[in-house]
Amino acid sequence: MPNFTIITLFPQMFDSPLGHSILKKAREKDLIKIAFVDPRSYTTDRHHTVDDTPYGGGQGMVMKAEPLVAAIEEAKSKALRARVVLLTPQGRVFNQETARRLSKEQEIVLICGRYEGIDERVKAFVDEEISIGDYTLSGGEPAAIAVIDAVARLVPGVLGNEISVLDESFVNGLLEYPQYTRPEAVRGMKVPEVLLSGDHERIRRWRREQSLALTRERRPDLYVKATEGRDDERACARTTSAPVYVGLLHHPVYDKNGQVVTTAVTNMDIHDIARSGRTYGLRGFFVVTPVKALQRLALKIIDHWETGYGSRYNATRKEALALARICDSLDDAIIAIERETGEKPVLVATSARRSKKRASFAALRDMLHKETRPFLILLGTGWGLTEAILLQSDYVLEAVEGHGDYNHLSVRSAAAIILDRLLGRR
Ligand code: JD8
Repeated sequence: MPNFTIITLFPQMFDSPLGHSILKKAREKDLIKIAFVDPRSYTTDRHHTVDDTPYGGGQGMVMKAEPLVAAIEEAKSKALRARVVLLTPQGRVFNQETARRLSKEQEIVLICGRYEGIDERVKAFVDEEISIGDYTLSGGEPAAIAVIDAVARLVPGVLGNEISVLDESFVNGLLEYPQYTRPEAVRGMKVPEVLLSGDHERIRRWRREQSLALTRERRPDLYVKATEGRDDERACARTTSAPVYVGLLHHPVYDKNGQVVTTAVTNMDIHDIARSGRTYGLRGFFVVTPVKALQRLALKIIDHWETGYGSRYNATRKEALALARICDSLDDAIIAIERETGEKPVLVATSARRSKKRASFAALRDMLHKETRPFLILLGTGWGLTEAILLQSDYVLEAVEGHGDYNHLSVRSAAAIILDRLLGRR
């Protein structure tokens, strides 16, 4: 539908971009038409001068008004009702909505400046100014190519597969979900299991979640716009794709002499970690202790808030404590998660000691947003998780560090920091 007339001193710059692939085919099928007008042809002096020094001084040259205005008039003479667009860093930033609007125009004239820009008076002949983004180009030509490409894709018939345009990034206001093609493994990296499942509803949901999570993470501006008034979508994307659990181990842990011991369950740890866990969207919080008397104590703490007097006294605390469960051993927590999610959790230990399996907060955060396997983050009480637990774990999370050598965070403080770094809003 749209015919483009490009006003440029360098029409050859367009040969390759407009002469390949989608745009080449679109032109061959006459779905878009492209013409050129060279302002140099509208110069009247012997040297065909198109630029001159700026009034008021300063470096560089400015494109003269008269050849450009004559070129615009020439372009408009071939078509009534042409939309005249100037590519300039001062323009409104181009986006999919602008592309959509332009794709409905009959005639579009694109003015490409060079040098330090154009004589301001040319703007009297311009309908709108567009920039393709906040970076400096040497001229308007690359911007014109971007605009033509984005607009042409929206012209019916230009894309072989009509629906592909509906599925795309920005068309629904979100970033594209991750794509994979054969083979199933590349350098040890597998295709997410869900994409091989053949379960189209599950695949659709997974893609939607990936799109939302990625957009939320990378482009909060787009995310807010795309999910406006859709609390369900926001809630679903607020959590990770992977179900995340925390295990607070009271055994086996070290004491200050490096002996393996069992520590006491504390009221404050259970409360505070449960509330942090609820805040950051944990699926569950396991209090691990083999000591029956301590299990009963933990249960009493949880029950008081879940069903006892406390549940009426403080409903929000009840909501948090509902995450807490008590178990005998790490293995029991693993079995419980496997029962709940259908998969064994990826074990992530936390420790101040060094380890070859170190994962940074950023790397783990990324995994939690990409993976669908459950993750169990292990926190040690006392003087920390034992070597045996680190060996059993898949990753050892980067240590939480302050400045200097004083490092004595309580486990519940460390838990809050870790949860925020892995699951907090960014
Ligand atoms: C037109 C001349 C270069 C502009 C000095 C050297 C668009 N998103 C965009 N970035 N840059 C442009 C653009 C740059 C242009 C011209 C468009 C004409 N230049 C000049 C002023 C500062 N440089 C653009 N659309």
